Amino acid sequence: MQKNIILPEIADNVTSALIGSILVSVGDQVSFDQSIVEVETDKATSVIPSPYAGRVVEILVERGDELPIGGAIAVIAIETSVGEIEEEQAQEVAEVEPQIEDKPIDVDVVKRAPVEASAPVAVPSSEVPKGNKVLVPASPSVRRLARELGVAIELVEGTGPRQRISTDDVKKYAKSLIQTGAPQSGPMVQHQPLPDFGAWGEVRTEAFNRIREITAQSMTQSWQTIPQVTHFDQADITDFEAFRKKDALKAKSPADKLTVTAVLVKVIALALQRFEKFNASIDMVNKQVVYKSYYHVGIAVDTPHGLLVPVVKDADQKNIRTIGAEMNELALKAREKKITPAEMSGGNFTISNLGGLGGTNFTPIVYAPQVAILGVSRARIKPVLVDGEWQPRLIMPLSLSYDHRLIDGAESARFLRWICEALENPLKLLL
Ligand code: CAO
Repeated sequence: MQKNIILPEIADNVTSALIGSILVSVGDQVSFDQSIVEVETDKATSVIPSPYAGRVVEILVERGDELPIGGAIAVIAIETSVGEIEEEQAQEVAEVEPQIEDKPIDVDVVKRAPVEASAPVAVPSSEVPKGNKVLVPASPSVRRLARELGVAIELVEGTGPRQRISTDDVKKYAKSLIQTGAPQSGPMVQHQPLPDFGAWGEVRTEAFNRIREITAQSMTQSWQTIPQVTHFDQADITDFEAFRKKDALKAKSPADKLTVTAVLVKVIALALQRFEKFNASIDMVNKQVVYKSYYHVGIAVDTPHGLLVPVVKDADQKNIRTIGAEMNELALKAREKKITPAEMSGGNFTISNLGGLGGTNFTPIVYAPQVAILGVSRARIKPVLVDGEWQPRLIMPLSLSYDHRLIDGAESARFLRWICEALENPLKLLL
């Protein structure tokens, strides 16, 4: 039997997507959930998996095509022995196009000349997104349920294949909001209407983009559900900065330079190994703490379209130069809107370094379900009394916001002091 693989609903209000790399060829044998094609929307790049196992009979799109949701991507001759999960999956996808036929349906494809600047990112199959925070994999009925319950589907953790969100996931998330007394995001949050600012002068309105919408929701949720405290300290980075500057002279390209943030990522990963609570999440529903044995560090990146937080995975196992190169690549991808949801998921702790821009101190907001975030402000030369003598030293202000339900004040002071001492005396890291 032949089936069309159609473009499923990708996210709310997304009506079409641009076809990127096509990852299969006619005649290929594909397995259930194998990546078929990359697609790009104005929000992010995603990979569409096959809802069936079978042989590709025809590919109906080309790179650069704009395909409406529900449009056919390819025709597949499916195996009769599709498993239970495949059937379930196929049914979910079929909901997008109820009149799905056994032969190709006509596709309203808008042909576009390939434009390099907006070309979708080539994601090697080894890096195929598994998590999805911006473009969420969920069937229309699941989305409908989330809308009805007033749940922001982007915040729901999917437990299905490729983190697909099921009705149970949505119900569980909604239940947890009720049990923890968290404010429901999305439509159930009661916002007061604004006054008519036009009465006092000229105004201009601009609709939220998706990043702003998600940021607004997650910040509100974090602020309203996490009793957070910010603890301040400062590190004397005179010696570390002298080393960094000297090392920069040897760098073959700007990308090889050690950056402040890359060093911080490494120091944080090692600190998280020693202070396991800071690498944990608090589960109020089941009244337990989830300790993680991996050390993934998120970095707040300022982009023209809003704040994005790519994640350096397993930072404890990487050297600082590798972290720096990876971080530069992730920050570039984030700024060019080429970052994938998988590259932004799984973080245990976040660093927000505003030092390149200025400021003396700030209080970052914990990025739930993480329990702490480090704010870094601009290092400045300050007079410091060393062995009874005033010396000009380079001092970097650090602020640690933490979830006070899990972390006590003394623990935060010890954690941040350890970080300061590691920056002041890197030998400490070897001990
Ligand atoms: N103190 C003093 N100087 C600092 C510094 C600090 N804390 N952090 C960076 N700098 C310096 C760098 O050394 C660099 O100078 P040189 O070229 O002489 O080396 C310059 O400032 C620019 O650095 P950068 O910001 O590009 O540094 P980075 O690579 O370490 O940081 C990144 C990368 C992604 C963290 C940064 O580009 C960025 O986006 N920061 C903003 C994060 C943000 O928006 N946070 C707020 C989130 S909450 O709304």
